[in-house]
Amino acid sequence: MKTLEAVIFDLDGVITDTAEYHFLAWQMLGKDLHIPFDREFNETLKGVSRTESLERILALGNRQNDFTKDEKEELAKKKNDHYVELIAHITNEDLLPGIKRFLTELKGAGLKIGLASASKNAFQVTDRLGVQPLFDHIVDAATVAHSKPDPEVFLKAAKALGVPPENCIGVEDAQAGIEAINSAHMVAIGVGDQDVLRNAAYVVSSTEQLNLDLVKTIFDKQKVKL
Ligand code: B16
Ligand code: MG
Repeated sequence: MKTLEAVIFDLDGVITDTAEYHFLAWQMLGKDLHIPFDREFNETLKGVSRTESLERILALGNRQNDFTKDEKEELAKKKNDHYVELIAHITNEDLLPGIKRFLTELKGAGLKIGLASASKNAFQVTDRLGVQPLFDHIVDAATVAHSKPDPEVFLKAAKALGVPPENCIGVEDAQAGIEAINSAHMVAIGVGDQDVLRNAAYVVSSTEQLNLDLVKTIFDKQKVKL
């Protein structure tokens, strides 16, 4: 019998709007490299690791063979330096609407809470947001070998929480993240655009809409389908 025991969150674009800062930081690097890109292309970078994102941007500009491994590392560092500057002033006011209430509600109901972010800055960001103590486990992205859409990061979170994947809900703003949750055999809830996140079991347009009753209902409906 499947029972909802844990909710595993993505960070950027779900807990806080750092997805926008990643976009701005990559755009700055793209400008230096003369590889302009728009928000539509940026959708393909969401949830994807720093190294893989750089490869995708270089491929977009047909420049994937223009740099050595060391030079690529330097470019990725440059993007991260831009990003770290942008997140330096984050406070608890940068939590997305309703997130603090939702996390507290889940905790009050005895559900486990995990974080499955691809970001190596996740500890710093959750610390600045003041929500780190609400998470029972935060996966260290440095220990994850395969980027989303691979399910590894979600499976690691479930394992650390001691919950079978089929008793977990995953919450994501990225196409790659929804694929990762589905491949992990968890129930996927998307935050964003229904057309972009069409493989999710349910999509909310704002984090404000997330609440315990809703996620329980989605989980129970999905349980019947699976
Ligand atoms: P970093 P998430 C992901 O975080 C972002 O969506 C993605 O844009 C970023 O490239 C990736 O983290 C790596 O982040 O450069 O900070 O290690 O959405 O999985 O929480
Ligand atoms: Mg995200």
